[in-house]
Order: sequence, then C-alpha cells, then structure tokens
Amino acid sequence: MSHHDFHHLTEGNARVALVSDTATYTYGEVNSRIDRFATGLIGGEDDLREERIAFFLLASLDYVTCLHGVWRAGGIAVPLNVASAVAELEHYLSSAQVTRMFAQAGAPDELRELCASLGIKLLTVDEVLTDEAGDLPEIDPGRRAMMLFTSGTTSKPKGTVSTHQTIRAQITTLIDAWCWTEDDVIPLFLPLHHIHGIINILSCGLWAGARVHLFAGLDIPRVTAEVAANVYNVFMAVPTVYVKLIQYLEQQDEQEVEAVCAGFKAMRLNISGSAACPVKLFEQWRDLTGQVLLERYGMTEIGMGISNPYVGERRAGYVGQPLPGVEVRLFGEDHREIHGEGNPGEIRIKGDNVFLEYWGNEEATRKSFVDGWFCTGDMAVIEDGYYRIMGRTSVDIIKSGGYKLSALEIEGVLLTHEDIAEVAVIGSEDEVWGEAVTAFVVTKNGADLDYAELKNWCNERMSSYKIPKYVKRLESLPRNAMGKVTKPSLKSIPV
Ligand code: MLC
Ligand code: AMP
Repeated sequence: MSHHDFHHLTEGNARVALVSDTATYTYGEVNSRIDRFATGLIGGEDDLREERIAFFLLASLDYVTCLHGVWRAGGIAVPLNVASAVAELEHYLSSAQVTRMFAQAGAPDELRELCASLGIKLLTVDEVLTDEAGDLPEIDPGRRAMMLFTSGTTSKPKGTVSTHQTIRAQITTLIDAWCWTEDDVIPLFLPLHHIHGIINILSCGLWAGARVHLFAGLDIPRVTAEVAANVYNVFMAVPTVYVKLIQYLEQQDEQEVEAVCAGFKAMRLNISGSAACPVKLFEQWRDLTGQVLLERYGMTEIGMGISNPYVGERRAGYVGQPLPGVEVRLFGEDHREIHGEGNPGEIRIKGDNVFLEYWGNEEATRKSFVDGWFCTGDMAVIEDGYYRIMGRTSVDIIKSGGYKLSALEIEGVLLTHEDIAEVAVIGSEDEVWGEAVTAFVVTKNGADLDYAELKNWCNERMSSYKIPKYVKRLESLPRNAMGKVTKPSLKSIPV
C-alpha cells in the first residue's frame, strides 16, 4: 500500500471525507494535514524506518492524521485502546518499544508519568504539523505498517504486525466484495484499535472516497437520529450493537421506531461480524427493519476471511464463503486437510491478507503457522456450500461484545488480589454480550468478596470491559487427574 492507493486523498479534493460533531473535512484538507504531519514526524530524516509511533486518540481528524501520517512517513502505527488501564498501556508501549506517542492536549497525569518513565515523548498532532509538506519516502509494500494488540492463548496481548501490502489486500477485497462506492456514507462508532473499525469501516470508506461519520463511542440516540434522517446507506457493527439497538427501539414511541426502521430499511447494506450473530438476532433484525444482515468472519491476523454474499442468499447462522483472494481450508488436529461437507475442522488461512508476525515474538509467530497456513483456532464446518463457525479450539478465549479477551490474562490479574487463592475465568452465554466474563474464585481463608469492591479494584488494573460480569465463590475448583481446572464443567454451574 502506498498513499497513492488512497487515491481520493489528494490535494484539493473537495469531497467530504470525515464528519465529526463539530466539523466536516474534505479529502483535500485531510490529505494536506497528513502530509504536513508526516513531514513533521520525519523531521530532518528521510524515513521513519519503522519507528513505532503510538496514538491514544478517539475517532477524529487527529486519529486519521496519525494513522496515515505514520504510514506515509515509513513508521509503524500503533493505535491504542483509549479505554486501557495504565498497566495495560505499559505492556503495549514497552513491548512495542514505542518512541513517540500522540494524545489530545491535556492528557491525564497518569499517561504523562507513564510516558516519562518509559522515555516516550508525549505529543499532540498540532505540535508536529509543519506549515508546508516536504518530501516523503516511497514505501516498499512489504514493509511493516501497523501493530494491533490482540489477546490470545498467551496471558499478555501480542502485537500483530501487518505490512502495507497486507492492509491493501484486506481493504481491496472488501471494496469489491461489498461494492463500496464514493456515494457511501457510514457511521463509525466502534473502537479504533481493532480491524473492524480501522479496516472495514474507516479504511474502506476512505479508500472508496466515501463519507465517514466519526463518533467517540456508541451513542444510540444520536446514531438512530441520523439513521432516521436517512444519512447512512451502509452500517457495520458487532452483534451486541444490534441487540442494543433493538432494546433501545423497544423503549421508543411508535413514530420514532418507524422512522429509524425505515432508515435502516433504505440502506444498501447492514453487516454483522466480530462475533457470532445468533439466528434469533438475524431474524429479529430482518423482521424489524427488513434488512437481511450480511454476516462475515474475520480476525486481527487475517482481516476478513469468509463472508456471506452481497448478491445472493445470506444464510442465518452461517458466515458464507471464502472472500476472493483468501484461501480457506479446514484441518484436523493431525494437520490433515478435511475434505467434503459436514466434516468439522480448524479454519486455516493463506493469502496476501495474512499478517506478517507477532512483534518480537518469533516463537508465537512460528507456532501459529503450519505449512504456511495461519491457524485461526476457530472450528468450522461446510454445509450446503456455506461455512458455519462452530466455536474455538481454546476455552481460554472469550468474545464479549466483539472484544476478544484472554481468560488467562484476566485470571493473572485476579490472582494478584490479596483475598483470591485460585481463580478460573470462562465466557458464559449471554444475550447481550454473546459471552460474559465469569470468574469462579476460591478465596483465601474463606474471605468474603464484595462484588462492587472487586470491580473497583479491577478498574485500576484492566479495561472495564474485561472486568468479570459475574463472580462466583467456590470451595474448590473442579480439576482433572492432572490437576488442571476442567473449565467446560464450569459452564454448567449457575452464576
Ligand atoms: C462495554 N462494556 C462491556 C463491553 N463494552 N462489557 C463487556 N464487553 C464489552 N464488549 C461495559 C463497560 O465496561 C461499561 O461497564 C458498560 O458496558 C458501558 O460501557 P460503554 O463503553 O458505554 O458501552 P457501549 O458503548 O454500549 O459498548 C458496547 C459496544 C462496545 C458493543 C459498542 O463493546 C464495542 O465497541 N465493541 C466492539 C469491539 C470491536 O470493535 N471488536 C472488533 C475486534 S476485531 P460499567 O460496569 O462500567 O457500566 C475482530 C475481527 C472481526 O473481531 O472479525 O471484526
Ligand atoms: P479478534 O482476534 O478480536 O480479531 O477476533 C477474531 C475472532 O472473532 C475470530 O477468531 C472468531 O473467533 C471471532 N469471530 C469473528 N467473526 C465471527 C463470526 N461472524 N462468527 C463467529 N465468530 C466470529
């Protein structure tokens, strides 16, 4: 990917690219700001040479300036979760060896102190912008472009590195498959440290020359008001958002419901992904709005892999077929390929869309590929030509509201609590979140655990969405003969 690929981001282009609470920005304005930022970033040098530049920004002109500015200047963009706890940020910043970090003016003291202790320069975008754009390097597409932290089967999140070419492949596949055009208008309320927001919405939108409405987070009354005013023609979200929209509409008067549903109905596309869309939700959304949700399957390491068709039957409970350019196969535990319909196997992926490496973790990178195939850890089966996701190979991965969470990471933090002797974290089925983080704990000397106190304690140590929704005290954890906690048996314990 070179910045020439985003061919609407050019000097003087008067099309509107971004709409925020307070302003609209044309492609030409955004482009000029990116160039001036990239120029300032490079300073007297000719190329950032993959310097890791982090940014701690909500969806905004500054965010887009940072992302593209770092790309144009030859750095690696490290967008951070703005809801992170300090301990989490410390892990991201130190493991990525970040040197500069961008945040809004007046960043909290905690962030300042953290950056100071790690020797990271904390800056605002305005401080770096130059008056004029200077020369920028030509970037080889094989170079590293972005690092996103993803939780997995290791206790600490890993930095998933994609190249300019990876990102280009991920975007162009979706531009074609979902028929993006410059007439599209889409709201962006998902977080911008994951590919759903970064690639599927923001990058596809800007690549297509479309208009992207930026929100600081999910603000249902505001989003639905815009929907009712027929502002959008494309809508992308995680299943939890559709659940929340339905719950919200149940509280509104008939007239408002009608207007919002008509707004959704008139759109050309509604997509659900990042977690399983229950058949019931698919049907509720179709009955309410007339929209047949297009469900697709993806992952930080691969972008989007499998999608229901834009034209053709979108089947409830299925994710469709491999996207063009993405090779998808199913494999058994013995690494032999599974052929034919009805036989489950692990999804493995090849293609230009696949990431390069986990930053500084050769071993994890090596282990995640077998014979050149990236092993997703998701099980699937093909039925009547459509893939159906069956679940994950690991019980230690939880999907809550579209966020992938590591049970081991949450257990690791809980174990540092003075009253907790043992803990096992699982995802329990939940109508709103898909899976809800649930902790089974054995306390020290039978100590009581007050949920509200524990939640406060957690708040200082982890992003709030990782905090267990349910905590259940047990006398002991169920273990097998090897002494390992039998997590599947915990699923049947009522909380
Ligand atoms: C918020 N909360 C959550 C949560 N999100 N709890 C569990 N799981 C979540 N996902 C909690 C907060 O901690 C808070 O708790 C309360 O809900 C209100 O917080 P909020 O921020 O106001 O919530 P809301 O705006 O309603 O957020 C819901 C959401 C958000 C669905 C919009 O979770 C979200 O943006 N999820 C999408 C994540 C995403 O982009 N995933 C894609 C990964 S990429 P309290 O107790 O303090 O009130 C990927 C690949 C692919 O998966 O295929 O796309
Ligand atoms: P992440 O690592 O946050 O990118 O999350 C990727 C994971 O989300 C995948 O490995 C799947 O487990 C899950 N996922 C994404 N889309 C779907 C879907 N449509 N159905 C079921 N699971 C999904």
